Amino acid sequence: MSEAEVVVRFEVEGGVGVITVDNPPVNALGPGVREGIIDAVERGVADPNVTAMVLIGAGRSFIAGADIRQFGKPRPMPARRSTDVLDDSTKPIVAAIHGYALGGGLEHALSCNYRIAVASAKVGLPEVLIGILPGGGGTQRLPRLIGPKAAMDMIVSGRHVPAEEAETLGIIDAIVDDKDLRKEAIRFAKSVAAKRPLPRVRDRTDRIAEAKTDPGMFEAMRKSIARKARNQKAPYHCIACVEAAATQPFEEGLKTERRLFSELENSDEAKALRYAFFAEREVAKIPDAPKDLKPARIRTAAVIGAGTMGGGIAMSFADFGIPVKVLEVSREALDKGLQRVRDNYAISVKRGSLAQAEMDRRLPLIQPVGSYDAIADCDVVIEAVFENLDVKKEVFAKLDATMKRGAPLLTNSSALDIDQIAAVTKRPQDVAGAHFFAPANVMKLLEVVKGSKTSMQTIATAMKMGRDIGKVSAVAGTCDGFVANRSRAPFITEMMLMLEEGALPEQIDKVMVDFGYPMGPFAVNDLSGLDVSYMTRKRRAAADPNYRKLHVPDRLVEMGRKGQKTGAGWYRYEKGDRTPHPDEVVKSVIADVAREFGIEQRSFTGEEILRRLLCASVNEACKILEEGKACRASDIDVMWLHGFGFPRYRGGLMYWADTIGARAICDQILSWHERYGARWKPADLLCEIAANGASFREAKPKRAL
Ligand code: T1G
Repeated sequence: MSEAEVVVRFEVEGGVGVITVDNPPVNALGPGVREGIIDAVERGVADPNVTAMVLIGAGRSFIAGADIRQFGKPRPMPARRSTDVLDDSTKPIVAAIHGYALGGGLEHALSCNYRIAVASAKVGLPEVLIGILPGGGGTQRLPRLIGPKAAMDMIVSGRHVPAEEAETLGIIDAIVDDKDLRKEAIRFAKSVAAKRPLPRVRDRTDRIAEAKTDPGMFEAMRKSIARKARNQKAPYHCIACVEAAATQPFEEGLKTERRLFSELENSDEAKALRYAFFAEREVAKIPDAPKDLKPARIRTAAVIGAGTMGGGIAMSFADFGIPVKVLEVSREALDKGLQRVRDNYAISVKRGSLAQAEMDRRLPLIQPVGSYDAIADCDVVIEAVFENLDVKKEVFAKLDATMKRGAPLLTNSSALDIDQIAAVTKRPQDVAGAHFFAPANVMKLLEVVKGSKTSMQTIATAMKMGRDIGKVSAVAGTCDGFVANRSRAPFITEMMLMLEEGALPEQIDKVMVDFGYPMGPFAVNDLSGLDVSYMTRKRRAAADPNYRKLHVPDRLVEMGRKGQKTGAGWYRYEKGDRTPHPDEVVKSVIADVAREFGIEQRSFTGEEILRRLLCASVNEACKILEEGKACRASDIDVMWLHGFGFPRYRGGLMYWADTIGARAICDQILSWHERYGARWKPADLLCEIAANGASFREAKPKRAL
């Protein structure tokens, strides 16, 4: 049987030729699929018994797009484009959509004469999210179907559009019963079999005419994306293609699309974004997990502590329809916590990012309770109390005595030893970390931290729980700071120490914003509060006489400059305004410290600042892998993308390091080791990668988790 027949089937039923794409798991347009569709259409056109055709996906979805794994590799394409063959059919073809019709999948549907979908289906052209653009005619057909403005919104955002909205826009002709899509599609095909002329999206001229009444829409879109699309080409090429649809004949527009697509396929941003896409799928996989490992289903949750983190965690469950009980010892603390949740939702409603009806649906799911008994039957519990080991031990002893058998007992601690917490329970196998990042209802990263006795079942359940509440779950081993914060700690140290040598907060922030971060690290520190890490530094200085104090931030905190919340930190803030203003006071504190400690002052280039911060973290990431505290280097990249706002189009920390090269990074670290001493001692694994000419992003842990 040829490959085309295996991934695409053609059967005639009641005079309707049914073309079924069957290429698990998501019916990507991999090898043989396009050819199979072409063969099937040609068979249907040639068969006198066939009056109409249906294009449908087997399994859980329509067609999810081109096979991303094939990009950047030579890939044979059929002589004729399958979308053109669909377009040129002399018999009507109905695209029947369930699951997803994305990218090339939607482009194939747009080349059909009709499109129907079940209500739960989603459609989209998400190519921009992997640094390219719809290269199968989508930038030319979609504007003709729904108008250039709506098309540009979909193509430049890459968002998935639910079927109902797609019908309103005009992408979907009818939403049908989801009990038997194939049957509904055959029925629909029969109903249009005799209709002529055949409706072809490419022939439509009514909607595209909107560009004539609003020719400024393209420049307006360019301006509106300027900040988010910094340093990237794909979003702007998408706009150029839609503009071509509005200004060029169809075939010319296709040529423009192909030309701009070819400029992007192997661009640095496309390669990095493809890497990020697959790294996010890898991170969900637990190495060496038993094949039959089945995570428990979380239907109800409990959170201990209604503080900022506890409230945010509770919102994360309610946002996904999971009832969650919030336990606080005092009624006052409970009321205050619930009020903060209500205020957070109200702000989203006011901003227009959340419908009032959604807020009204979510709030009742968050139930305040005052006793441990009230949470005994919950499927999972997450502790989010004060970051103090003794307090946490007390809570876990109560949870151990209260929670039903097998319920994961999770701590939101950001650094404390999971094993010490587990030791106070009789079920250490159920204890793990579930480290959310502030604000917990916004940040997507969830670090699932494995103690030495944590079971794989608990890890798998916590990982799935994270995905079920919209998080990107990543496994970490227990150590100080786990993986994400531990790998970022040297970045923070170096940025503070560079101040003593003559750099300024605003200079460092500009370098990192120009690199692609949404905010500079000092501005972020002003947001989170300079006092948050102050106590940790004091604790470490007391415990370790060799601990290198960070004099500048310590003094700012001692002066009461804690950041935005006190109106001044690294920057000065005008009342009611969050715009950071460089402050002479900070300069003078820096100058005092440099003078008191006799630190030689010098100027820094942007590149040196960037490498000083990131190389410090690359070195730590290699130590983390040496100790087996992360499952793979690309997991660390996923943590940096979703925990720290690392620019996605640069792939991640380890991916960036590979763009510099292991040898160059190792030599740089060796020179800083000579200049600054022990903290810059290169990790053995880093030297090994450099010596072998290997890559950081493919580095494997030296030990199992
Ligand atoms: N190509 C190759 N593999 C893919 C794939 C794709 N397009 N989409 C998913 N997979 C794999 C994925 O790596 C994972 O593999 C498994 O399928 C399940 O995916 C010409 C040029 C469809 C919303 O960008 O957004 O068309 O880990 O875990 O959570 O103009 O997958 O099991 O080995 O994500 O249910 C445009 C990308 C391509 C869609 C399903 N299309 N995919 O989410 O499952 S470019 C996309 C997704 C293009 C044309 C252009 C999601 C999903 P493994 P999953 P999911």
